Amino acid sequence: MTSHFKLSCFTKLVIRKFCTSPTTKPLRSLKPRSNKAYTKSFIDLKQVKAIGGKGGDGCISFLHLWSNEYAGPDGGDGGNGAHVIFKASHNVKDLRNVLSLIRGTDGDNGRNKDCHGKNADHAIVEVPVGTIIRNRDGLIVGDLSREDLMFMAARGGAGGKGNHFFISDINQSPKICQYGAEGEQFEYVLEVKSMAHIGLIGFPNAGKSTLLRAISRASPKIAPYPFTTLKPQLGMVEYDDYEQIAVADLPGLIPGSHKNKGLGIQFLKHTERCMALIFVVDISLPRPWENISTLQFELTQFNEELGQRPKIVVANKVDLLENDETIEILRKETDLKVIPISAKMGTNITEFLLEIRKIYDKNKDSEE
Ligand SMILES: Nc1nc2c(ncn2[C@@H]2O[C@H](COP(=O)(O)OP(=O)(O)OP(=O)(O)O)[C@@H](O)[C@H]2O)c(=O)[nH]1
Ligand SMILES: [Mg+2]
Repeated sequence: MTSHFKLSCFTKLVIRKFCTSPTTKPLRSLKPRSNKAYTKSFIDLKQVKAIGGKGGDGCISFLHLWSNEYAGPDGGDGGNGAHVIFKASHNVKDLRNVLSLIRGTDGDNGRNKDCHGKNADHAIVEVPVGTIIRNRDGLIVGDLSREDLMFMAARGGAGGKGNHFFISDINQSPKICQYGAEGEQFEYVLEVKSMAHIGLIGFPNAGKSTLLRAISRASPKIAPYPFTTLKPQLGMVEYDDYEQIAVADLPGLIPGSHKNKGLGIQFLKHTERCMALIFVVDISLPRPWENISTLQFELTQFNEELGQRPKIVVANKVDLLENDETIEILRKETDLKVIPISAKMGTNITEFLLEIRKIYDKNKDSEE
C-alpha cells in the first residue's frame, strides 16, 4: 500500500515536471471584483521592536502534610518566556500583518507542590519569503530567502528556579528562589526584497496596471495620467495545475529616473529577486522601440545584474494600431521576444500568460 502510494506520488511528480507546462491553462477568476474604492498598498518596509517574554518567577513553598509537617521545600520553577521569531512563509505577501511592537508572552510562575510554570508559546510572525532583516545600525542580520527559514528576533527570558531546586546537603530548607529573566529587546527594519516572480516595468501610462487587472484579481488604480501607481501592486495569476505566479506592477520609469527624476528608481529593489522582467511599452506612441533601450538603461543603472535577467517585451494597446507595421519594426529593433496585446480589450492575454508560465517553469528551480 505504502509503496504503491509512494509510486503514485512519484509518478504524479514526474508527470507534473514534464507534462504540465505545454498543457497548462491560465485560470480566469469568475468571482466579481470588489467595488471598494480603496486599494491596499503593498507594505515592503517596516520598523519593528521585538521583546521576548519574561520568564516566570520561581516559587518558595514548604509542603505540610497531615502525617509529615515538614515534607520539604516544594516551590516549582517558572516557565520560560516566549521568543519572538520571524518565519518566511509563502502565505503572506507583505508586512501588513507584522505589528510594529511584537511582545512575546510571559512564562507562568512556579507553584507549590513542585508545579513548574508553563513555558510560553513562541511568537512566530510570518513574513514573506525574501524578507531582509537589518538591525538598528543598518547591518543585514538575516535573510529569509527560503520558505520556513526562521530568524530569532528576541529570546524570551528563562524561568526562575523555585526553592526545591536549591536543596543541598548543607541547606535542606532553602528560602530562596529566582525571578524569571527579562526577555531580550531589539529593534529591526524588515524589508521585502522579492515580492514577485515577474515584474512589470514600463513608462508611465504604458498600461501596466491595466495589464495587472486583466490577468489577476488585483485592482490597482488606472488613469490616463502619468504616475497613477505610486507604490508597487501585486497580483496572483493562477493556472489549472494550481501553480500561482506573483506579478508586480511597479511605478513608471522615465528617462533620468536613476537621477531621481519622476519617482526615482528605489522601487526597482523589488525587481532584484524577480525571476523575469516584462517591459510594457505603449505601441501607439511614435518609435516605441526607443523606450526599450531607455528602460534597459535605467535598470542597469540601478543594478548591473538586472540587465542579464530574462525579459520579454509586451507591446500594449494594439487596439489603437491600424496595421502590424509598428510591431514588425519593433520585432526587428529588439532581440527580446515581443508579444502584442491589448490589456484593455483582453487581446492576446492568454498567450502572454502562457509565456510567463514558460519563463517561470524554466527558472523556478534556480529560485528554489
Ligand atoms: N486603448 C487602450 N488603452 C489602454 C490599454 N491599456 C491601458 N490603456 C489606457 O492607458 C491609460 C494608462 O493606463 P495605466 O494602466 O494606468 O498605465 P500605467 O502604466 O499603470 O501608468 P502609471 O501607473 O502611471 O505608471 C489608461 O487610460 C488606460 O485605460 C490598451 O490596451 N488599449
Ligand atoms: Mg499604474
